[in-house]
Amino acid sequence: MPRILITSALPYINGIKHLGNLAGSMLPSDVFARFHRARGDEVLFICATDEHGTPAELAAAAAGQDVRAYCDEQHALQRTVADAFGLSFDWFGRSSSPQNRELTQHFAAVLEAQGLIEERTDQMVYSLQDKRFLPDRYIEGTCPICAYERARGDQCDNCGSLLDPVRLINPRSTISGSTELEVRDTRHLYLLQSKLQDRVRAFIDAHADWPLLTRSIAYKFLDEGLIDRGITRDLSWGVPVAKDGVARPGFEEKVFYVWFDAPIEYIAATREWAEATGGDWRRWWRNDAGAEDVRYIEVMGKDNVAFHTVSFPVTLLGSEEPWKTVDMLKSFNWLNWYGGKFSTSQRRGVFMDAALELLPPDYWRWYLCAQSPESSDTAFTWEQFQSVVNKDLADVLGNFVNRILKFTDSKFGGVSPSGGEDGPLETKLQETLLAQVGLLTEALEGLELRKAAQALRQAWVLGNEYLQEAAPWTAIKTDPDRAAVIVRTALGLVGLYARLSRPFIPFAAEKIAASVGEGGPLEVWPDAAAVVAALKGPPPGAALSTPDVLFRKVEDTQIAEWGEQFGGA
Ligand code: B3M
Ligand code: ZN
Repeated sequence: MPRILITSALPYINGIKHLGNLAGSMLPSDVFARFHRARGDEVLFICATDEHGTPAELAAAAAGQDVRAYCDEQHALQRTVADAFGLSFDWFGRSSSPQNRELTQHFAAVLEAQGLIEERTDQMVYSLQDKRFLPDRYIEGTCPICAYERARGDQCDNCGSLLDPVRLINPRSTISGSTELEVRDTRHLYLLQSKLQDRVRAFIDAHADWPLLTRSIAYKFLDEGLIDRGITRDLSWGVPVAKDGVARPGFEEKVFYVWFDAPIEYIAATREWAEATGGDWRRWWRNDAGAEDVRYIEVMGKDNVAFHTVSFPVTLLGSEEPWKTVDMLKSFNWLNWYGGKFSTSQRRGVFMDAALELLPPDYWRWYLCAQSPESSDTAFTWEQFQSVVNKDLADVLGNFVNRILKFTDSKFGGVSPSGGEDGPLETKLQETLLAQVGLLTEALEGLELRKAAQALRQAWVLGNEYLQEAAPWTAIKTDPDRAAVIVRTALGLVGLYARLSRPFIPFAAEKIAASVGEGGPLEVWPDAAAVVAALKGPPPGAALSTPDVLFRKVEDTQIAEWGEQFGGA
């Protein structure tokens, strides 16, 4: 049985995530995980909150809370909304776990033993007013490469370059706005990524099947030449810089950089899962324990790609230990909020909790899959959202399901009718549907989310077209056996749609399945034989139930109101 490890980029702890975060990692990884489970693969789907670093400290301070208590609370909130969205993580861990502390310290130790870590005296920016060293992203200034005026200390969002804060021109603190900054000496550990340049390039070269977006980002950094990265920070909230429980001299007040420990949490979260469930984490992560056979898929937004194509591989490969590395790195562009960006810190856009107060999760899930920012950035607008969910969910899928179930109810007393034989229309439907399910399956295997959503939608369309052509409402008057065949076929489609749709819209899929009595097979992805069998429909005499309206249309008045409430352009 194939084993599939899937990790979603770890949502940062500072508050409930927005739809952009959902669209770029958590949702697509969930669709892929659900698909692979349905295929009968052994799946381990891991996510966690990314809890360390200054933003967490500052958010906790702003909330008047101790940072650990703040993280406890925020983790619980994120878990609640993740559940409500149907994100089917096998484990939703925490990077502040003891497991991650231990593993992070372990990696630092082995990397040092491999000669890949050295202590350097660094010049870091200290803010007199804030009384703290300013982490990279709390310094803003002009990008030395492209002259963008609001480049952050760690990265320029305009040209994408990874930066070092002391290279910024005209720097200022984004915490206080103060320009009273001075550069102070401080000791830090550096990971000598430059030494692994060739290894990392070979690693990327070996993955020619990765999406262009992923590869182009990786090669950009490789071509610029890997830089040695400071992996410690002057902070108190994080993994202590210690070995065997003893703080490293001179590093008592420092912790590992959040981007050093966060990817390690993929492994640590698997250990958390193993300890909680009795599972075996080594089978998934250690090549000397069978992980070689695992297919490991990482899913993330493009801003996280550099850390996963360069930094994390350096950690794993540099350790010279037999760690599993990623087989497929699936990255997404940005979902924008109208012309601008969603922003957690500025609360711009729709956040996961607010979204669920407006509409059930499947509306959002469907929209974010169908309009996935896969090959380019995509802008959310209320109008487009309304149009996509109304057309696809209400007019195409919902309408089909309701129409045939109501018809069965009124003409056949709500039971699957007997009589009749398949005719040419059924043969044609079978052919086109088989092709369509093939496309859908292929797209999901290839992690092509938009293509998959399109293929699924097209499969729903086939049902409507079939019904339109076969016209059971006419047949019933002259040829009840013919009407019976059409109804059974259409009911078979309903059950099939439940299965095919489940990775995307799991809640509606359950309801649809229940209406045609499809409890069990819902879990199973249909192969060609199963598609053919499904089209025979429920056995004659099987009782059916008409679900309430599956998808209510989003009204103009609603989007007008939400536009007001959430602000747009
Ligand atoms: N937490 C995403 C972010 O906050 C970051 C992902 C970590 S994945 C190991 O930008
Ligand atoms: Zn720039």
